[in-house]
Amino acid sequence: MNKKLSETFSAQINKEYFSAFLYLGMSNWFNQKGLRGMANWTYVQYQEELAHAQNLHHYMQYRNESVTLSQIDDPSGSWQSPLEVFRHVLKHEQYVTESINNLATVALKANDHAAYNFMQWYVSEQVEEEANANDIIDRLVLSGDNSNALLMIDDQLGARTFAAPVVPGLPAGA
Ligand code: OFO
Repeated sequence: MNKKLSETFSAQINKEYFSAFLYLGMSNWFNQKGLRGMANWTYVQYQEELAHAQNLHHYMQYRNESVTLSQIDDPSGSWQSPLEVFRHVLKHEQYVTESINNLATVALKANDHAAYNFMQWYVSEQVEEEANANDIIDRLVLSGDNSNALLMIDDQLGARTFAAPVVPGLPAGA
């Protein structure tokens, strides 16, 4: 793997861990507001981000590449409402989409088709991540100031469960 590609993978691993921390912070915020369903949804998102980071890391190990681990930024946010949190989710995922696309482009430019293929799962995953955030934002906007509607959305988000993602291109059991 060329140096630039390897460094871009390492940077992406750091971003995925940052994403995990950001969602953990959001989960804590929702929990403090008594919105347990949203706390659950963001906690499941935290678990997903950890899996994203771990799978990138497994991939680098599979390719016998070293990973540079660096400090994770402080993810604390000061949100005023659930809508503001989910708008932050969308903005953050759009940023991650750009970063994932960039990693795939670096792989392609390096003529590393294996890495490019591996990244395609992440490319598709970002479509889902942005769609999920958009969907929740739409429902929160529709609910307006109606606390019954808010609690209904909270209930729905409480049903989300974590399923470890299966990413093609990794050895079995990774
Ligand atoms: Fe939220 O996305 Fe990871 O990759």
